[in-house]
Amino acid sequence: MGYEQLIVRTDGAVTTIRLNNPAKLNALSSAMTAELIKALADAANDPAARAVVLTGEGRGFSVGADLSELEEPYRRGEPPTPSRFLKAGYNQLIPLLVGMPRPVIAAINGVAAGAGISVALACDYRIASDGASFTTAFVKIGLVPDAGSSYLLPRAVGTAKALELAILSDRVDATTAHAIGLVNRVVPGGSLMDEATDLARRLAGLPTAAIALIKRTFARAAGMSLADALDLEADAQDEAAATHDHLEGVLAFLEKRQPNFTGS
Ligand code: T3D
Repeated sequence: MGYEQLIVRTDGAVTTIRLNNPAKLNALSSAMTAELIKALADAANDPAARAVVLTGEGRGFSVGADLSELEEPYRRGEPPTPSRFLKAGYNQLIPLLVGMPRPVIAAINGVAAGAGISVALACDYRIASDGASFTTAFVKIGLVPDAGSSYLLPRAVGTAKALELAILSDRVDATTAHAIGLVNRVVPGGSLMDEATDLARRLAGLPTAAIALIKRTFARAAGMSLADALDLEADAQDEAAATHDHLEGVLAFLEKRQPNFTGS
């Protein structure tokens, strides 16, 4: 499918999705959100796609909701109903990202704001360019964090820091973002995509089915008692042990050779 606000490229087992509305710093219009949902669903259903990189074109990663879409209805005096927009858009997109049965890397090339931060948080790894910056932004327009930020941000940086980021909404640079745990790594802007692609290739060579199970188990265990988490792990281990890659990993170890994981 051709996209209007995304550039999607596949190179071997790595799919790169680039948000592509640089004039608006890749604000998440309804159209871009729908396209992103489609591109991620396609990658999730393609067994050949074993890692995904999500990035932005130009100097922005994404600045969250496209506020220009609100102009007409607000000037007409229409009562706002963001919940409708959220349920049709981000509330589909964020679970899809979190639940992707593939590792997803956010290559944060520039400013991330509002739901743009939420999207980055829903990815499994965040590599930021040294020129990237972050502002939760919601409060600056009298809104609350959405697109999963109320759940994902405290889990990434702790409740106290998350509240500070959400309420004051100061713009933090990449070094600070790394220090507080908002991103995994900071790299020079010029090498961001090389670093992200190298990591994606490495991840694509790992046992993809086990990675999907790790993601699922962590997500579910977060709300469980230890006893329930132990049961969950035991069931997940049965699933993992039934894969080709488990057998291959054990045989490769015993035969003192490198494993050839297929993702199945
Ligand atoms: O009802 C609902 O939709 C609820 C959903 C809410 C989800 C949310 O994400 S709410 C938060 C929405 N995002 C924001 O409020 C961020 C707004 N943007 C900014 O505060 C600043 O742009 C930044 C601090 C992020 C970056 O500043 P700077 O100085 O680097 O760039 P800039 O000059 O402000 O922006 C460059 C262009 O992008 C500019 O367009 P122009 O003037 O060159 O034609 C600007 O209008 C446009 N832009 C930036 N953010 C958005 C946007 N256009 C549409 N929507 C945006 N969010």
